[in-house]
Amino acid sequence: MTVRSVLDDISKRPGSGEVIPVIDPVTEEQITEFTDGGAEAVDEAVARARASFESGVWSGMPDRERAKIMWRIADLIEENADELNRLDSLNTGMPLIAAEMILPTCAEMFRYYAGWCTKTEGSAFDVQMTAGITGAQADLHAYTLKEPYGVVGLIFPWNGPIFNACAKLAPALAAGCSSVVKPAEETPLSALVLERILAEAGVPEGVVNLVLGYGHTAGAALSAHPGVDKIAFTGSTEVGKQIVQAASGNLKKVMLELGGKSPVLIYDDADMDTAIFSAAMGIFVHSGQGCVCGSRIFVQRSSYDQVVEGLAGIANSLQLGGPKEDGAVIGPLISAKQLTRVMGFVDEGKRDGVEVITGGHRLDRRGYFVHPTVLTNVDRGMRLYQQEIFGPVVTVLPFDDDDEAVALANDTSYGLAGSVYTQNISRAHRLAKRLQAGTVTLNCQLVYDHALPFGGYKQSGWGHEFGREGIESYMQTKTVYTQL
Ligand code: TXE
Repeated sequence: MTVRSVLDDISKRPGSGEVIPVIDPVTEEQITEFTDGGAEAVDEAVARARASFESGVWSGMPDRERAKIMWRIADLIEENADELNRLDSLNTGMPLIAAEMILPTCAEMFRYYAGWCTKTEGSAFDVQMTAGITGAQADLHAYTLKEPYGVVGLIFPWNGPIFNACAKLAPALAAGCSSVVKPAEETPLSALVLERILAEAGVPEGVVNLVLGYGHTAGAALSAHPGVDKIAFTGSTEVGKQIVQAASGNLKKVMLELGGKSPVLIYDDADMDTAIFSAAMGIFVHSGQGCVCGSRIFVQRSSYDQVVEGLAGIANSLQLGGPKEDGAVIGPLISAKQLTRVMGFVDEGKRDGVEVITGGHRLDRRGYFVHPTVLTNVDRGMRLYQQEIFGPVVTVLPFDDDDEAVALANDTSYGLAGSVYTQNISRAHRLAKRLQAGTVTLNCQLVYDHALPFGGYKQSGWGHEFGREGIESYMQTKTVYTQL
């Protein structure tokens, strides 16, 4: 499969809804189009997933055999790396080197979860107590079983198309679930290659079913579908709430990985060069389109001017451009919609008296590029301070002591991540405990390992991805009692 053939194939996929253009965010030009599968495609996909699950062709396959197929998927991801990277880079505008850095983790995720196929075990108990309604007394043995949920709907966004797909598929497959996969309408391309890889690796037909379409059509139909047992969703908090409502019809389980407004605390005893560089990259990388991006920086007052100046210096030095432009390290925003949204926050802030240290404008060229932006003189009631912007925009405020730093950091409805820069190790760990966030990074940012759980506090999510929790998210627990 070449990039060209993917662009052709997607336009020929059957569908009954609207024709959806796929836009290159660097040129703003259409590169291909596809037809929304809508509710009809979801119905068919759920039926195929259900039939495959009930047949046991995957859920009943010996664990070691499932694991072997997962390893083959990892190998094939690596073998097809070039094409996957070029597709994600074309579709999102991210530099090729960024795609190349992310892809190995996708293959490794499958290897990691292949290991879990043979290790999801229950526990055994000697029962000490019984209500004795049936006359049974304490001569009982009991054990628990971990079983796959069944049919799961996997819905994810555009900010890392192949990564997002693998992050959900690898644990879902390892758990023995069958799935319906709905990528973001902006970035459907690499999913077609993954679909082919799964078949080639030996995942039986019907176990993974790709549906393309909009969120309000295909995504909504999947979330509400009575034949789906669980939805795993990554995206906006707003849509996360809609999914919870849609899921309530059959009380399907829901896992949510939502937005963030992550705080970064920089103390005056930090290794300042590291802190400033990491904090700058922690928001400007990928044009701020990462859920854990540190979009609110707080600096101990005596270092405030130095940090603001340092952040602005880095912001001005980063070369923006498309994958074909030499030296470009930061790509565009994904879409005209996101450009309007990000600039809406910034323009509103300017009207309300925010000080723009640097940036605050889109680039004077084609493509959805926004200059990395540093804002100060921000009022805590402002929309841009409260809401996730999902662009290369950071606010910087000073603080005086730990209590104030923590109060500022936690003053948000989100709770995805938080970071602290200080060389005082005791303070760092004390603050790690006090931050209301699912992930805390000390003297670093944007670090990740799929062996460790990832999830949001507060309105940043429900449940966990990755690690043991990641596979258990796709499994339910059954308790079995036996009268001896
Ligand atoms: O997200 P959506 P969008 C945040 C970020 C960004 C904002 C909007 O703040 O600015 O969301 O981005 C599908 N039922 N994040 O509009 O709409 C949709 O098709 C079921 C943070 O792209 O949440 C896509 O596949 N599904 C986030 C996915 O949900 C629906 C990453 C995400 O789309 C649906 C992305 C519906 N009613 C955006 N409506 C993060 N946590 O990293 C949409 N979808």
